[in-house]
Amino acid sequence: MQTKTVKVPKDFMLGAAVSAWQTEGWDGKKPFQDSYLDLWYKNNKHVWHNGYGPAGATDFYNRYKEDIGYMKEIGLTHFRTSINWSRFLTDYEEAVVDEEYAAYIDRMINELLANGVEPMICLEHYEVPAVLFEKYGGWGSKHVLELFVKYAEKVFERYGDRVKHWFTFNEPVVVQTRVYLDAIRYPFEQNTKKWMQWNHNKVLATARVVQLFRTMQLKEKYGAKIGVILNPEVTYARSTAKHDQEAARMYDLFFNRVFLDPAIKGTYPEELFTLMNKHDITFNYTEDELNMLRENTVDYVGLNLYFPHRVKARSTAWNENTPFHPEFYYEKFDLPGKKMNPYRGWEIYPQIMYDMAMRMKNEYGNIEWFIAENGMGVENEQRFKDEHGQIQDDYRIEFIGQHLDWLLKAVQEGANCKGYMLWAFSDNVSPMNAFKNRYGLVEINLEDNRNRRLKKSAYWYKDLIESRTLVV
Ligand code: BGP
Repeated sequence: MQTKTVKVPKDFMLGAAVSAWQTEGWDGKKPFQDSYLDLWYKNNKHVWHNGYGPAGATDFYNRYKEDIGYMKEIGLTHFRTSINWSRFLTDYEEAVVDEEYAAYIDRMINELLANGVEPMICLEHYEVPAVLFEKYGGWGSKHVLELFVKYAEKVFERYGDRVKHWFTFNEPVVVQTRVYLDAIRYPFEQNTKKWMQWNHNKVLATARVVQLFRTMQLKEKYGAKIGVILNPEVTYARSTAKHDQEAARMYDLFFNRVFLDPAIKGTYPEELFTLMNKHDITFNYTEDELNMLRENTVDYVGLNLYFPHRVKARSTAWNENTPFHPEFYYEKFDLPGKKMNPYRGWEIYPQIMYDMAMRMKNEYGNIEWFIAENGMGVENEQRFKDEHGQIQDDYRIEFIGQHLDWLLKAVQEGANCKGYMLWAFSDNVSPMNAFKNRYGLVEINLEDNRNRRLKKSAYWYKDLIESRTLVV
């Protein structure tokens, strides 16, 4: 088989990601307050995998030193995680810090820095406090937005002097899409208008926190940057026919541009307002809020890219008696012969990296960005252990290699992409299916005291980072 080698630019960040809720677990002594994800689990028992859920997670809370040791061994330049808002404060209204949890975050950040790994911290990776969801309707409420800004201020006060990479949200579209658009998660309420309101409130919250960040002068004082992590689904139309192209354009407008445009350009697409009015789903907003967006765009963005999204024009008319859903404008399209990840069910199409990179260059003023997540989930990965007990994940090596290859091609062609964070550093709890799909460079052996072991891909990634040469 022919191989090629590609040089990785010197300062290109090569790291890995997880999130707080997906790894921390419980201290064992101290009952933390729930986040919305805990509600999600308590009310959707079927998503637990063999009884394993977030309660123990990967026990990162207690084992972060051991894990950071592995990060150092692999040579990760950056480690991306979140602070769990629901745990960080004991009182959300007054922003009273939980000193025990805050001290853990402090130790964890210091340990990363001491080991030469730069922390990247996200303020919310789906971890909106459960009580704020129950009491105010979560992100549907502007009061919750105010509480988020107070929370952000406390976090910046504590760690702003050491963390250079900050993000408001991870994939801000996801929770409300499952909860209000598709009504497949607690409290199972279809309500497209609420979905739009959550979208807007999160967009606005990013601008508000960017404003706070600038007022606190974290860039001037410490060289820090602030952004948001989005999951634009690279959308392909079935054909070049006008009606299919239009379907893809509408999908992109409702799910991608609604976040990309205000974060980077400071405005929503004009057409969004026309469509919201037409379908009676206009979010509640003021002119002051729109000005806030204009004046507080992000420094950079992280993009989570896993698979392509394929759509076609509707073959049947939308049933007008059902509530409006963006699917009014498109249907999902199943590409015949597409390459599938046989172990997870997602399509594999590495060219998404290049296509998205070129879009950032051509449509978004070449703003600085990086891949904040990309990776391959595999069910029942134990079956790939060799006789010495190490997981031989050649499929993951191939997956990462091909995606990086397309990404680096875009970089050579002038895309302003600054790095790649693999999902995930270690196996972890998925909000969708607990520990069923494994993504890690590091195996978490649930049957054996959550012991860690580097998979074959970890050594491959280590070589890549050391040599700065990709061999595919
Ligand atoms: C992303 C999330 C991550 C992670 C990943 C893998 O969308 O930001 O938190 O879970 O997807 O997906 P899954 O866990 O559903 O396989």
